[in-house]
Amino acid sequence: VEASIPEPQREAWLKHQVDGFKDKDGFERDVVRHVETTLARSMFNCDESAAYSACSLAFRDRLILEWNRTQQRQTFTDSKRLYYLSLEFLMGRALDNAMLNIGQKDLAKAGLADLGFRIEDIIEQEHDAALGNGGLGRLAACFLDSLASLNYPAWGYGLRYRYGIFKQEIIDGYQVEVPDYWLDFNPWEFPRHDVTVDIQFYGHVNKSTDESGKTIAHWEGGETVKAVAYDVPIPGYATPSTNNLRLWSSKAASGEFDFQKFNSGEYESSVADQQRAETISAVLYPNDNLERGKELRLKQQYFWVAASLYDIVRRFKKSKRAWKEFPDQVAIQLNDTHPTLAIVELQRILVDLEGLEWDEAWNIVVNTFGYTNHTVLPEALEKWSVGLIQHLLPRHLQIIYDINLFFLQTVERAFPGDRDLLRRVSIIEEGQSKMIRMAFLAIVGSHKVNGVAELHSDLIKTTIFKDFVTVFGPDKFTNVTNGITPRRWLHQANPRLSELIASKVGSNDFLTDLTLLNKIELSVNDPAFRKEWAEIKLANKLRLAKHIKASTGVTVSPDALFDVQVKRIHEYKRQQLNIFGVIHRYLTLKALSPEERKKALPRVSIFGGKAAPGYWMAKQIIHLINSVGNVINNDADIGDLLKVVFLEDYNVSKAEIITPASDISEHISTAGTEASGTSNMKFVLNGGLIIGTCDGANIEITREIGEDNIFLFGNLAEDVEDLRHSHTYGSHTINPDLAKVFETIEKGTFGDTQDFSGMITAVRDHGDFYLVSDDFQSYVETQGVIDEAYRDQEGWITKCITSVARMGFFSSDRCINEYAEGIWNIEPLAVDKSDGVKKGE
Ligand code: AZC
Repeated sequence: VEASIPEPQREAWLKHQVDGFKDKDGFERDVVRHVETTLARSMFNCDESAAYSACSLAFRDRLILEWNRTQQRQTFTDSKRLYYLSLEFLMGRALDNAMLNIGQKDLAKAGLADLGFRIEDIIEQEHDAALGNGGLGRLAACFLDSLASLNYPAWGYGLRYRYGIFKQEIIDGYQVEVPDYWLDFNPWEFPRHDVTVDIQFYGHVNKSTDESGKTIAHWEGGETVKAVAYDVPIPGYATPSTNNLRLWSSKAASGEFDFQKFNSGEYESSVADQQRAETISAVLYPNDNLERGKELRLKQQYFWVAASLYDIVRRFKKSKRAWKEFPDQVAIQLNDTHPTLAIVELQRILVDLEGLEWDEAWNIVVNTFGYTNHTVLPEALEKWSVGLIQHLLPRHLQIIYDINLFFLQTVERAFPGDRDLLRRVSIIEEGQSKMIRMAFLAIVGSHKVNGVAELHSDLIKTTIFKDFVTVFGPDKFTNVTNGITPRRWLHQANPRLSELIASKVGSNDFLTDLTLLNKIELSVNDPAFRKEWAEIKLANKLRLAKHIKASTGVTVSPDALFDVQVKRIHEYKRQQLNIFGVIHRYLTLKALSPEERKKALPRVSIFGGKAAPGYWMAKQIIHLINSVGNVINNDADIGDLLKVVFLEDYNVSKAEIITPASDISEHISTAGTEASGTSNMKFVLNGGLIIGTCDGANIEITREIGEDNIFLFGNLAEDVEDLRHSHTYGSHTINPDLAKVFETIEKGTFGDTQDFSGMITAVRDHGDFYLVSDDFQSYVETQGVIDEAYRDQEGWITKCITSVARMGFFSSDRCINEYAEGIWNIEPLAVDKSDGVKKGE
């Protein structure tokens, strides 16, 4: 690194090299300095928000120094890098994570105390970075943590939305969406006003011929928007490696509004261009597992993909290597199909701008990209109309047609005469309006395609991508089961449990090698260990009970079984099955004599999650949950035996409070619909058990922790199709207990019946696509089994400890290592851990 400084200046530079704070004193000095200079405040008006800002800036200073060193190391070793392209990064808060990963939380705690602040209050000041919808975005965030912690040379690329996912308020039982402006003061980003890329849209294509007779395409005209880079440092745990997340923000290409128009009095139109440009990165689309084909969304995709590729190619070109070495230096992973245009853009760069032959370029492209599929739900599979692409990206449309032509020619050669196969695998879907099937384009343009859990990876091979297995053979398709970072989801969210585990493992090493958790199984019968385990769970439940009281006004007993379902609201995730089950429990309790009732096991049903603003049914589900809670929570017959709460605005920070406090969490999707799920892993890792269907990663969790430690129910994926068929063509009878639940709702027990009729008719009259009725009995019975298991507290604790001990597989570190070896072909960089000042805490 030193060698990078020219000899004559080296001494001066080295002499003045800055370093982050080294001790408590240094930390306090940095905080005070930032309060007084960066924030221009003083001791007398330094409130918690200013203290948060100054503390974050002190940590940011350290991160950026490590970031610099990491980038230099990567440049000098010139090793292959991974670029993770994701339209969503659901990061949550950064300060707590940075303090823990750098290993300075204790120091900061003491320093802040000296300055008059409680660290918990300071951490609470931070606004979540909520640039994602749900599982897909949070997975990307866990991956960044693992990539940095494992010292992989890797960058994330995304969009810097001015508004992340909306803030959810519950008003009179209904969801209300409020914009979430989070950028007022964001100490974690570095604007790079010198790193910009001009992005072109619209226009037309001209062709010319060069001396050799080769045709060259020129994309001309249209409009240009400027992409500005904002860098977010990503600290690894217990390592100096600090990676980069680069988020692009859109600006008018001129940078200014039109002064001529302004001077001539056209005030409004003078700023219109500027506003139109800035709209591109203004807001995250709030749909989870749903695509709506909006032009602005396509603009976002191309804007982000083109800026990122320009950056990647610019970096590669500096190395002066031959183009054919590109895939040896660059791996690009497509997080779902959202960045699929990157395949087309790279081909365009290589052919139109760099003059490579089509085949040579295409080889490079395919060897560079990998594609991860996250869903088999048809409504989530992206398709863009040919007309829209033609309008916005005329040259890209031509390239897509050529990619498709050459692909179909190879298929035709291998399967001569199979016209229907050609039709089925074509990237262009023929029909009323022609559509581009983005998943097909991603498959054709990548060297590996992976699903996110075993069942899901099998399903994509046998259903949606079946024909591509025929065409390419099975080796192109692989599985990488999802994982979660134990740093945030155990160490940060549940510090006492993490500490207890460390006392048994002998060190914090399980945070970097999660398989070491298995050592705690030796202590499963140790009374002191079990006692502390139970105390920690109770303390976590108390904390959540306080949060519930503060946010809903409902008092819940921490002695009750906490039953949690928090995730995006979706029919396939079946929150309706849960709430119907709650109503059934309520009816059962009501039917008991007061004497018998006393013997029932108290439960708190906790729900949380956002509904996409345009998803009517999901909003009705939220309304029903709140309406049911309203009745049950105020029913004197029931008291503490059953409480139902809906926690508003579920997000990463709330998950950090909720996850450690659950006894049972629900992962009850219709079999075959949830690709993996990742909160299932988080709950088990925090000593909660789960009720679930044989779906997604539930299956592998069962394999790891053992069937005795999980409550499975319901029909299997292989039976779903027949059941659906029988609903439509056979006689469809509703489970009698569920019918009673429907009667109760329709009687008006929970208020307005009109509102809830859609949820009922979906099951009763419209074919019950999600098999709510088919699984109802099995679900209710299994909830009964859970009640009995929970009464045996000793048996329960044994299950919890055993499960945690066996969760090592689900670290995102394992997952990233699998990608690195099987798909990206990248190696970690050697780092001298004493070189930096970082040590995990
Ligand atoms: C989600 C899947 O629904 C979830 O099962 C999985 O755990 C997660 O991705 C991470 O792989 N998918 C999405 O959020 N969205 C889309 C478009 O698939």
